[in-house]
Amino acid sequence: MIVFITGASAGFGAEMARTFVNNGHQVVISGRRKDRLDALAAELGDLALPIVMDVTCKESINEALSMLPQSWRQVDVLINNAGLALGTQPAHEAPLADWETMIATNCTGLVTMTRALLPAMVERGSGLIINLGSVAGHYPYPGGNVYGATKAFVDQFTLNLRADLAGTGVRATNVAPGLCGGTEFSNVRFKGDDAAAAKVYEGTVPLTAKDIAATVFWIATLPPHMNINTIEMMPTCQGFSPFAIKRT
Ligand code: NDP
Ligand code: 8X3
Repeated sequence: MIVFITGASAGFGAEMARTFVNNGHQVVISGRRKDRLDALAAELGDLALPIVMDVTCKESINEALSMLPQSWRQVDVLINNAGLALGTQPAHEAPLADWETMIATNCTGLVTMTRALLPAMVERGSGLIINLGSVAGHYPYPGGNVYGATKAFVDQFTLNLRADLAGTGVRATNVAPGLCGGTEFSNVRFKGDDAAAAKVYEGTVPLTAKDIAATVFWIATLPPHMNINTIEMMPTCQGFSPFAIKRT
């Protein structure tokens, strides 16, 4: 298989790249940080192809795709993994620029990549789009405002892809993890405040990038007649809170 992963320079994406390459598949590893991609490519060898690409920029996406060598062009699996949360402030205090960055990355970037690679999949009658959603798109929490909304978008976009793609042989899946440690997600969310990021996982046994990579690999290697629409996963230590009621 040829697998194209966005956001492979860290976290889930890097671990997915290891998993697919270790199982003999070709993997395009993309992201903005060239040094990280080069280091991962050096680790993984010829089955990994590093491509610098910013999903928030249509020109960058088009340039990256046009640079793919002939033998890497027939992408079987697109993993729209690049994404981020910024901040946990309430809606009336959160910087608008953070909201715009999350929407540009988690929504616009994801649909741009999908629209670019989907027609060839439909033409071939096979292919798989795996989108990284989140439990934040299924349940509200304070400070989750636009991040959660972008992931709800990912959820519904994936289901609507299924509606359009039924009968084409092309599959689509939304993977929605909960608390997952060992990635840069919280360091990015807390804008480099690594102490605040570490606190998120204190006293927990969170999911790991390896857990997500194993799940994604399982989905990608299912027989072609099976489509996982949405898969939600949490660490065993995570659960739900009751509704908050502010009493006077
Ligand atoms: P990381 O921060 O570790 O990795 C994010 C990746 O996205 C990096 O490789 C980063 O690369 C890339 N990225 C960010 N912005 C862009 C951009 N504009 N263009 C291209 N690549 C970009 O996070 P995770 O691995 O934890 O998260 C991966 C995905 O999973 C995200 O979509 C996240 O929302 C989702 N998720 C994470 C959970 C968690 O708890 N960790 C739980 C549920 C969902 P670079 O900076 O080099 O561009
Ligand atoms: C990441 C999970 O709960 O931090 O999408 O929003 S959460």
